[in-house]
Amino acid sequence: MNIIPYEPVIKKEDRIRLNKHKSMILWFTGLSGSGKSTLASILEEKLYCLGIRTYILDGDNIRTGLNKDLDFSKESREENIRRISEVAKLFVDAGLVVMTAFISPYRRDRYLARQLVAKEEFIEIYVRCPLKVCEERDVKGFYKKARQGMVKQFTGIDSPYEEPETPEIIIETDKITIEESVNNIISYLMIKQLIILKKETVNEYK
Ligand code: ADX
Repeated sequence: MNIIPYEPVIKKEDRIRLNKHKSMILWFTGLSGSGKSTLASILEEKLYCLGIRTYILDGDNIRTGLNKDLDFSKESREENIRRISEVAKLFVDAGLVVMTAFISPYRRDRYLARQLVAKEEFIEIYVRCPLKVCEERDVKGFYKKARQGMVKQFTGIDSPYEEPETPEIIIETDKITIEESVNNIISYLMIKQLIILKKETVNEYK
């Protein structure tokens, strides 16, 4: 390939210094209806209040733009996650905390995403919720349609979901509240010193 990447003057380390926090990928994975987008959204609000620069890449949104050419076949899902992984890597380089909320059903695709960044920059959050509960919630009505055969290759019904084996965080959304879930994630980030609360934001957070 005749390509010579250029070397920018301002680097990730400079942006991290400017932002006063590390950049990373918070990779949410789980069944449709497990609560990935909800969690990412509320977490983002909290991080924003803590002065942390964030961005959410969400399945349903990205599939109307960047990935609108993709369906739900195995190949398309792989390509979906491959593109998202590369975009998320760019966001890490841009100095942000990027949250990805995709079913991302295949272990291999999540592994490949992980390989794109440094070890401490990838935090896999398994949003675990039994299929039965997701199906009862059926927020978008897709499970009903999938059971009726009107939506094909639906994850959990006639398309597989490979559970993470060693995710950094597991959130069981059928057992704890959203508030508790988000606090658990923030606690993890603080314990690992991935985010450090500045004095002026501690009171606000409490
Ligand atoms: S992924 O499997 O490629 O990671 P992604 O997260 O982008 O999926 O999109 C999942 C969302 O698309 C679901 O939350 C649901 O709203 C919608 N959707 C539509 N058809 C399907 C399907 N066959 N399987 C799963 N999700 C579907």
